[in-house]
Amino acid sequence: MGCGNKELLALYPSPSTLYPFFYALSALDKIFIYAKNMYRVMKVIKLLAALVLLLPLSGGVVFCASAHNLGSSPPRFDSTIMLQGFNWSSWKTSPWWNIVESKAGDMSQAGINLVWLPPSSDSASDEGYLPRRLYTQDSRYGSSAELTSAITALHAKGVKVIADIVVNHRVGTGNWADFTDPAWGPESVCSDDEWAQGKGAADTGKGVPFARDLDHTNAAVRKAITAWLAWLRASIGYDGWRYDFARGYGSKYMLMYNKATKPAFAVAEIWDDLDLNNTDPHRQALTDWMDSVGGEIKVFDFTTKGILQQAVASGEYWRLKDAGGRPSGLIGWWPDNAVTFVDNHDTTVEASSSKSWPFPSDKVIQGYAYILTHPGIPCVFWSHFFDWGLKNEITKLAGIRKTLGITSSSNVNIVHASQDIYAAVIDNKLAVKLGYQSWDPGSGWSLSVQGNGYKVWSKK
Ligand SMILES: [Ca+2]
Repeated sequence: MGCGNKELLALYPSPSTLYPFFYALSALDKIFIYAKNMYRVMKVIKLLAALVLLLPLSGGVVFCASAHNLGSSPPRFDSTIMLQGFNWSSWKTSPWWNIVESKAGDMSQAGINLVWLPPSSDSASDEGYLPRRLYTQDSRYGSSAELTSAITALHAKGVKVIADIVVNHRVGTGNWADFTDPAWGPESVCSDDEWAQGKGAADTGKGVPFARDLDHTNAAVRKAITAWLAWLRASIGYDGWRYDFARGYGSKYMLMYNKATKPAFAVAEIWDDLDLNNTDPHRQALTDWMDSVGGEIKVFDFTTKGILQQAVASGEYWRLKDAGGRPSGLIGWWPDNAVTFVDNHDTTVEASSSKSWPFPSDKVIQGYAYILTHPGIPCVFWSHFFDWGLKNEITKLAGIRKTLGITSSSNVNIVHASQDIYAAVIDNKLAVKLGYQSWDPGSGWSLSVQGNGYKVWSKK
């Protein structure tokens, strides 16, 4: 499967694995030693045999060192630009779906062609993350009719729409677990849930203390979830999924939902703790998880988010280059499957204080100058785009990405990554600098856009 660091090492043969091969060749030599003509033939056979052995090895190494880097699937050259279509407080502006609909033109103008909406099912919490009646699409964000109208308007502008799928857990309609719409019994709840009356199997992932953890090993539960997802696609018009709290249940069950519903785009939320002094285990865990689903589901690049915000906060741009000279986030290893972002509904200060992990507010535009010029699939946050006065600047950066054809698989050549300056050339046609030190890519380039702490050039 996809090769992370461990797999990369495995591609190099140890000398001992080659000994039997050479012994075999040596034995064959003895058999043909007296036949001069055949000796020449053997030289050719040996050469061919060596090529057969070495080609896949060198091919593997070359593959892993290529622009596509370390994923198991071929590069997709995906030019998607995504928008998170809400923040933690969006439900207060009701109906939110009408706001989203009214902004479809702005999104399309910026080249945004995919929007992630908040959970749209009836929920016990305003923000939607305590789903109650799944098929009831009237919520604090608006009515079902307003939701489908917004999706229709987005589709008309060429913008696909993904739903926020919360299936790790669910709450009862009147009490802890009296599930209705659809009706499920106690066998749908994990045996180790705090409700203590769940008749299902033990949780296959992490549990949450504020709702009932669902038993995904139960075929009836999986069938019901799959039917609901299919209905969201067919009747509400969603194109794909953002899976909430992917650490909450086994990835093999998510893969079953994904295979059964064939979303146009699927990304999972895996938010592990990041040690800034040792960041590779973080992206290795994301890589391992994606390997477990055969690369079919993308993940948010929390590694890049954490490293990037620390880098711009303190001018520690050396953090943006790894030991192999690649970007140090997930985009350095598996960019096609990395959804990069600056902030989301959880990380901004307006969300709960325990999850708050905000990008430095005066450096947010530097964050966009990075993710909109680099590989991966950039996801713009609603608040930054519509509420922070950054719409025009983000639109310009997104425009350069589109004009120059920068994609999820673009190649990064890091020119500088040191204290106070980062500079890189992408696909040999875009140059970007972060920080306040002076640098330019030289002649043959024209400055395309600049702002607080960044510059971007295009090759003439
Ligand atoms: Ca769980």
